[in-house]
Amino acid sequence: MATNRILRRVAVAGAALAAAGLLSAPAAQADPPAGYYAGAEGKTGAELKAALHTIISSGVTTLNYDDVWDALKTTDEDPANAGNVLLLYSGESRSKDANGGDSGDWNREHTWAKSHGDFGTSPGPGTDIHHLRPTDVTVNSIRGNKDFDNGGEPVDGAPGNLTDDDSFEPRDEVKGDVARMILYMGVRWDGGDGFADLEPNDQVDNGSAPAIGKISVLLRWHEADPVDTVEKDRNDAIFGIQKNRNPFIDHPEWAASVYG
Ligand SMILES: [Ca+2]
Ligand SMILES: [Ca+2]
Ligand SMILES: [Ca+2]
Repeated sequence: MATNRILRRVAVAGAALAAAGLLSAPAAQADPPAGYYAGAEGKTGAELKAALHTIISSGVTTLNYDDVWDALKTTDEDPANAGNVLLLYSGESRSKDANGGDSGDWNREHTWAKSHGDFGTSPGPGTDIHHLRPTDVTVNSIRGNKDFDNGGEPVDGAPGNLTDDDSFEPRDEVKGDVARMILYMGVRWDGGDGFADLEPNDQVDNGSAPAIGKISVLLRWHEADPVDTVEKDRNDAIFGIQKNRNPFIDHPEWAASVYG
């Protein structure tokens, strides 16, 4: 009992220090482990891309589509409310339990639309949680399988997002996040394991081709919305589950070298 009381006092003191900005909460698994990117050192362009592909395809734990629900409840947990996840496009905080297919639920958005390369939801690109995000069911269906580009009309239920017939523009706060997920997918999925070689290109209306655009716009979004703590923490959380990392979150400067 005495020990519990002391621990409680330590916790209260810690909370007070944190509130005063004197103590930051320890991250679960901050930054890549030493040597993770050793194979990429000194490389540029296609050589860098190939090295990164090898690194992020090694030792991966491949989830099945059902596992993704639980994974997202961890990777996308609202830092301010452990009972909720944050929705990608709308930015809303919604109960983890409201996952499903009905209006008002959240579901599993494939940021790299799964029809682009027709990879479905079998274990592989369709269950790669680096690009799977909780989104409102209705907003997810409005985004559909559109490519990414600037412009359009406001999206109902997701302020700041725009869409037109052939493209979707996410709100400013997640433009870079979306870009870095796409950049990751192009490096991670290179035609192995029976799946198409996914590559971003510079057009919209890609249909079922294993491509998504527009890379020129995505690279601008990558610059305009730099990596923040929430995105870094998500990368760390994914590393704990799926055992690979998004190199463009750890090393934003590699985007121009690989895709420039
Ligand atoms: Ca458009
Ligand atoms: Ca962001
Ligand atoms: Ca590729």
